[in-house]
Amino acid sequence: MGFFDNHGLSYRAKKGIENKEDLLGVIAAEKEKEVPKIKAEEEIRRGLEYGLEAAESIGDRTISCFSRGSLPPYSGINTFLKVPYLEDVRDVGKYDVAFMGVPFDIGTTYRSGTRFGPQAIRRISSLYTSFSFELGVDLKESLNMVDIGDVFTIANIEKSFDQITKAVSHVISSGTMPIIFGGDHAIGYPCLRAVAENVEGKVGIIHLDRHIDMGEKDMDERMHGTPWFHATNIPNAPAENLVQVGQGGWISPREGYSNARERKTTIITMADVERMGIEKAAEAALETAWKGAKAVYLSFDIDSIDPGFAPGTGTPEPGGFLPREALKFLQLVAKEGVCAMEVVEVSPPYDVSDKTALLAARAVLDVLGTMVVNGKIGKKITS
Ligand SMILES: [Mn+2]
Repeated sequence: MGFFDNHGLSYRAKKGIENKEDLLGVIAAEKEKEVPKIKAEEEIRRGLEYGLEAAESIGDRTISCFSRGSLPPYSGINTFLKVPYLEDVRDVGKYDVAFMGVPFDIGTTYRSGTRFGPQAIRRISSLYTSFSFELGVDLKESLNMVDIGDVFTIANIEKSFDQITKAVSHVISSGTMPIIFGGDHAIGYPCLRAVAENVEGKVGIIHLDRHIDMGEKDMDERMHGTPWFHATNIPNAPAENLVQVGQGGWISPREGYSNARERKTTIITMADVERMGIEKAAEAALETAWKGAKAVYLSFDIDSIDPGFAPGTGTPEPGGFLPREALKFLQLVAKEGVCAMEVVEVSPPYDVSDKTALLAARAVLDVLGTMVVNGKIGKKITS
């Protein structure tokens, strides 16, 4: 056996890669030419009109004098992914997707700071473009997206819940998909309450979290360890359609687990995910959440990712998902579409180098990109 038997073509053949054309990177590069640039060109035209032409010494004449589009990433007023800010929220129905913040952390039981989550996620999101090489999609070309700002939360949990439900319900009833940036996980209940009142039929829930979040009360209030107890009291959000993924460790109170057991939620622990593999775990999650359901809600707690990668969170629990695993899982469950998504528990005061906020933003991009590729969203765009 010569050197090339192990290292040459036969090695590549063993890996299922016969030639260069089979590489995912080569396939993706080929797809890039199919992605339109209509919206990108519109953005340049708008920049030149509203922001004036650049100084004469600038060779690249697509650059404007005042920054009016998404470039450069470090400039301008941050919305999520630098999409337009919609001041008149009554017009939200014109859009496919609405990004909204819920700056709320009075449901936190230990380390607070998630009221700054929406700001941090929006700010670091400007680092991303709207194009994914691997998915072969440009979100700004495929989706009409808008940032509608934050819900006016106040220093009272129950009254804030009412504000959140009213806000999310307004978006959904307008026919637009809300992407909700928390905020601590207490907001899961009022968000789900809004979803449930707009769906005729059952709602399933896919919940990624190191914790079970199924207690009835904590500190005598409906805190961030309680959303799914109250959500599954809603008649069309039954516990049989709640799948909880990534639990484990030493933090969640016992009561949450006994409630989950009594109500028969499906718990796929981190160890289960490791044993089953990401594909099987995602398949099982989809099966449970979608059983007889009309819509599925996605609740992504950033603490489901290991605190080595996502330290900026209130209740870090070692041993969670690696980022690559979590993103893969999210993409697999997003293939069937979700009606709304929340990303919660990003606490910037505990973050390092913005990396927790960066992961939160990335999770949203991957879910939206997957939904576009699979034809689950994107009807309101006009060119
Ligand atoms: Mn949680």
